[in-house]
Amino acid sequence: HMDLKPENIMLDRSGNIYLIDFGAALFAGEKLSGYGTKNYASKKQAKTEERADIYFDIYSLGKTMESLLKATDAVQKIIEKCLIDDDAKRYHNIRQIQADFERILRICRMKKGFMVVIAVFCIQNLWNQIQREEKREKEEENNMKFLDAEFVKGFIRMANDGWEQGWHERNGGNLSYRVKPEEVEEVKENFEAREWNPIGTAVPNLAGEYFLVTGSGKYFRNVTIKPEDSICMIELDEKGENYRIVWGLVNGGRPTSELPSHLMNLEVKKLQDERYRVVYHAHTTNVIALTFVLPLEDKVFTRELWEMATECPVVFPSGIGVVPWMVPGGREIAVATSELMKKYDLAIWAHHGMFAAGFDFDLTFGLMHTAEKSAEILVKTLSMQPTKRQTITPDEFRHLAKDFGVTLPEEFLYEK
Ligand code: 2HA
Ligand code: ZN
Repeated sequence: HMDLKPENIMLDRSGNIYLIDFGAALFAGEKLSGYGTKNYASKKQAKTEERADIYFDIYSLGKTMESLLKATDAVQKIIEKCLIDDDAKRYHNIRQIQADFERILRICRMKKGFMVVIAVFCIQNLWNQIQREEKREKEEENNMKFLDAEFVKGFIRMANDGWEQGWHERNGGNLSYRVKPEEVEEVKENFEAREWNPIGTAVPNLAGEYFLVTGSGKYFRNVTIKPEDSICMIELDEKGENYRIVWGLVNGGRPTSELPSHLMNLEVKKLQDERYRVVYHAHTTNVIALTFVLPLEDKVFTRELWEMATECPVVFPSGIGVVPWMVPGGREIAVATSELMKKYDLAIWAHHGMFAAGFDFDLTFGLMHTAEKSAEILVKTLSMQPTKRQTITPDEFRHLAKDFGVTLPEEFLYEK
């Protein structure tokens, strides 16, 4: 209202009360345009850079009530005036007293009016509070139901496993999961779709699908304690060019900055085998260290990592690709990575980290973990002495491949 005062509360003959003069009224948030009325407006109301809110009205309401309270003292004053010794100062006739009483009556009626205004304010505030509470409860319930789904639990657990490995300093790393149609059905009643945004690339083969992804700038460290703020579920449009958030990131935000890489990798992998669902990017310490000392070649990294842990060739028989250093977060690095994903399940980003793709959370985490563990052994070995005294030979790898029923490409079994 912005100008509450006794003069703006009117009574009709039947005793109905009206709040009048909305000439100065503003919507909350609008810039102040006037000063209100002296003695009723707060000092802040004189500052034109301020924006309107309820506190201006509450202040003026207080001042109005204060003046009305003073008015009840007026009855006492009438009595006192009747009792003054000096005739000259006493009321001169009954009509004068009647006039004073009528004035007080008017003020009393206004007071009643004010009780109504106050009640309306209180009820409105309570109502808003109840609605906010109900909304919060509903959101919490929705979040709980969503977070109860097995695939969501698996996603959260994997993110936390990565954090515990030390691969996700600050907001480093990201994770995505291509959600199965039956899993979408399980949680879709909790969706609240937001606006469409461009992905930054096109993934037509993923059109209309849903993905669970970590949020841009969010910390893996927080995923278990505030998942609804750290991750989100997105839906892609019918062209695979835009996404919209349907759940999560309750405090705002966008999906991972590496969304183009995640989606392009998931598309490549899906076309290879429908069972691929997880893409994981981590800042794996030892693999990163090796990108400063080994040639940035697929065949060198594949062979070196295979040699450092006997199970490596079984876990990633197709090998590991290397993307030279590139600016992260865009389409260019996404194209380079997805190109390697046509051949491998693992891609190293020089001086940055690694990408892994797999059918489920266990396999994908296991893949990242195995490669990084192998890199750690190599870092330790190279730290002890620059050359290996003995290692696994190409023929021994061929033997291993036969027994374990895997095919190891000959290009990686070169003589050194
Ligand atoms: O900060 O890891 O590659 C997230 C990243 C970017
Ligand atoms: Zn990164």
